[in-house]
Amino acid sequence: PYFQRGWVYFRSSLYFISSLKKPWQESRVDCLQQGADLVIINSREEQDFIRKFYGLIWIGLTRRGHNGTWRWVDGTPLTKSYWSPGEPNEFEGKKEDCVEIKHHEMDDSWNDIPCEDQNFWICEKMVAV
Ligand code: 2F8
Ligand code: CA
Repeated sequence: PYFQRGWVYFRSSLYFISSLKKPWQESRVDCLQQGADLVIINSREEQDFIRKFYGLIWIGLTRRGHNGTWRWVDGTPLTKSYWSPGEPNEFEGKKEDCVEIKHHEMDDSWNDIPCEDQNFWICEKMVAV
């Protein structure tokens, strides 16, 4: 592996955990400016690793601009998902098109919420091997 200040290494990727809160799109722009993107969760191991960071955290999953279908920021469709019980639910008819990690203590912890809400975020970049 290799190391970079402010980034955490896990299974061939580096992860950056924000100390600010921003809306989903602005969080994504921060990642892109750092040569990364919002985190894409591909396995139970990665889900467990990510959810253990305390706080409400944006992940790189949205249905905004995709006719209501969930897409990862790299354009791939959602195959494995880790929704909290009852989610996604567009709570009280609100448009909830972006996804946060909500319960760090629960295996399944994703929640759909409005993209304009402010959360922490996690960026991911693959490490060239
Ligand atoms: O109970 C689940 C529900 O909790 C909140 O609404 C009260 C969430 N909304 C926000 O955090 C804005 C819902 O997305 C969530 O489904
Ligand atoms: Ca919800």
